[in-house]
Amino acid sequence: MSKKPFYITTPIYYPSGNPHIGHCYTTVACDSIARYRRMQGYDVMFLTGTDEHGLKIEQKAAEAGITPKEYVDGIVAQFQKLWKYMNISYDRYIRTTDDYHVESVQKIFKALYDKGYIYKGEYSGKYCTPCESFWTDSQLDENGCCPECHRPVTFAKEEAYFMKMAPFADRIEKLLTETDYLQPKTRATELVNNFIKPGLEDLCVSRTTFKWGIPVTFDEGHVVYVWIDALSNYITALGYLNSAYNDFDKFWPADVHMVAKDIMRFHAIIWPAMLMALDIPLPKHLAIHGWITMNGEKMSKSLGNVVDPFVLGERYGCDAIRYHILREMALGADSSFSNEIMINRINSDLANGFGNLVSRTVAMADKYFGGTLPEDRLEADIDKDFISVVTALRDSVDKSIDETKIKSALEDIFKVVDRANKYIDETEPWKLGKNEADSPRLASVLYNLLEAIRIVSTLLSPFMPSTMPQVWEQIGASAEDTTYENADKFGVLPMNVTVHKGAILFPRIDVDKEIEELNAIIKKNMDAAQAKLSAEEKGESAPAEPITLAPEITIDDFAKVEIRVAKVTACEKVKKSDKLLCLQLDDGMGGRQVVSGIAQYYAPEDLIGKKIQLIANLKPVKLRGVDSNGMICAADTPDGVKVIFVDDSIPVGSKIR
Ligand code: ME8
Repeated sequence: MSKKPFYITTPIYYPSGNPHIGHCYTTVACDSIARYRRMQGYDVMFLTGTDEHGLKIEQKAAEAGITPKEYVDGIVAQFQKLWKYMNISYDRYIRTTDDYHVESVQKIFKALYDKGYIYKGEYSGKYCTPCESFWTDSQLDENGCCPECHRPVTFAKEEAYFMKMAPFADRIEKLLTETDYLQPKTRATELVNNFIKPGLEDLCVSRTTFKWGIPVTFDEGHVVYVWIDALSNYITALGYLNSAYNDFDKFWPADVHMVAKDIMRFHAIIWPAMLMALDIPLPKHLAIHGWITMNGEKMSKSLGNVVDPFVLGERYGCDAIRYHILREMALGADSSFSNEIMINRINSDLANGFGNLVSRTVAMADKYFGGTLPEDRLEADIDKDFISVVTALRDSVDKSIDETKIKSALEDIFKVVDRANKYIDETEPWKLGKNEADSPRLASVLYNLLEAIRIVSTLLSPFMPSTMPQVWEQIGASAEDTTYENADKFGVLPMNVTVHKGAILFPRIDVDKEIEELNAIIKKNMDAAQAKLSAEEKGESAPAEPITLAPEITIDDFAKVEIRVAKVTACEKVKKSDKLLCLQLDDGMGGRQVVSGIAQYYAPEDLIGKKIQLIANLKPVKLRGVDSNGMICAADTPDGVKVIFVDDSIPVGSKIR
């Protein structure tokens, strides 16, 4: 039977500055839902991308002395690097500068014109010359000046195309008030009262004052308004009016568009109007979330209050960051970001809650049974309630995901984590461990805990995809044990399951020390942002971005790392992985195998015969089931990952210090 399709989208981000935690929220939220749906067996299309046209980009590129395309290429690389780092499993990445998108948007614009929904007119209003922008009276600042640069505006006229909105007003009002398109629904009243009741104004859909946009094919000098261009991405990426893809019939209408409240109006009014005009079915759901704020304001690059996700990920791991932002944000409401809340959340839920549950359970199975549970069991009444709470979890997470309520999904999962920790207190396995006669009861308790961990970790894996495979390794669960189908069943792990003690999943963080260090980093970044701004105001070239170092270590710490020269003798791609290469190395110690995530940057033959730097005393791990004994050194560069090759004159096995 063919799988049911599921289509989810993030907004396409504006590459006018590097991405920040605010962008991460929508992307991580959509990623988690996409992963959950894949786990449930859906055929998922998860789309993200970048919205690359418009006056601002043109201006920024001019300031930097490069072309707009060169400018966006640099920032798009940062977005893609971040998504890789945050483990974002998008299926397609659209750039509005992609040829197929440009072609489709031109056809969409022409179709709207041919159907009589677009007409030529004159745009008049308050115009800010430095910003090259028209503003309505209500958009001007309190002094009647430009809301962006706060300089005086003048009255101006410009020839432009307009889209008729009135024909769609009734249908849009019904869509917002009578269907469950908009989530949360409370937002609908606000939109209807502010925009629809006063009468929907026609929308200006072309510009002539700048060039960096998609040209209108039938009227030279006009470029398509950036929102018509941007919103179309949700269908052009599926192949609507282009031949790059052929997925429109399969995936449209979209199941979920997720966006923040600042762009709700475009998605709740303009996008449905465009689709109605084109006779295309409407998307099923529009999920609106609030902003991540810092000190009461929207986190945004231009305010200089952004939190660098790379810095946080480096310190706590990407799953801890994913968990924190998902757990804090309720659909529809803002969520204030603070380092202190984040660290306390990581400590309480991940280190003390889930991490501790896993490490205690595995340690007890190891201590009392040498890692393998015996088959003799003794059930007790107290188990029944615990098992019923654990097996009911999947249904409640399903319901939250259906409603795009990720925070409540995580709350429910962590209630079960707390319940499992309470079960340990109730059953006191350490007491049972003292008496040989209690062994069957102890085996039951530990088995029930391992089963609870199996179910919790399966349901957590879409939200924290990097850590859960480590949990499965520790509790001795196979891929088969951790499927969605098995996530509401108890008794799936073998009776004589064997656990493997492993690394601490989420180390406890020293709150005071950490906050001090993070504050120092933020101050440094803010100072650099300020210096950049002052330099730009004086017309000087901006200073280079600061490099942020990891916390200081001593020479003794460094001495623990053994770096040796090794030569690549053979290399091949790891099966079923786009990222991994498996290298055979002559390390001067009899040879070894290392798996490295560089397949996107090197072909095996690029490496064979080359000498590299090997971290030789790293604990062995299995990557995609392949043994890896050590790591090869490579640099992250704006052009991707580059292996550090060593001069051929240096003998294999030489120690690097
Ligand atoms: O609006 N908190 O792009 P954009 C939460 N190109 N979410 C945030 C956020 C914050 N502080 N800052 C950004 C655009 N976001 C258009 C979209 S779609 C057809 C075109 C997220 O780069 C949030 O999802 O300004 C918001 O909707 C999106 O980034 C806007 O990103």
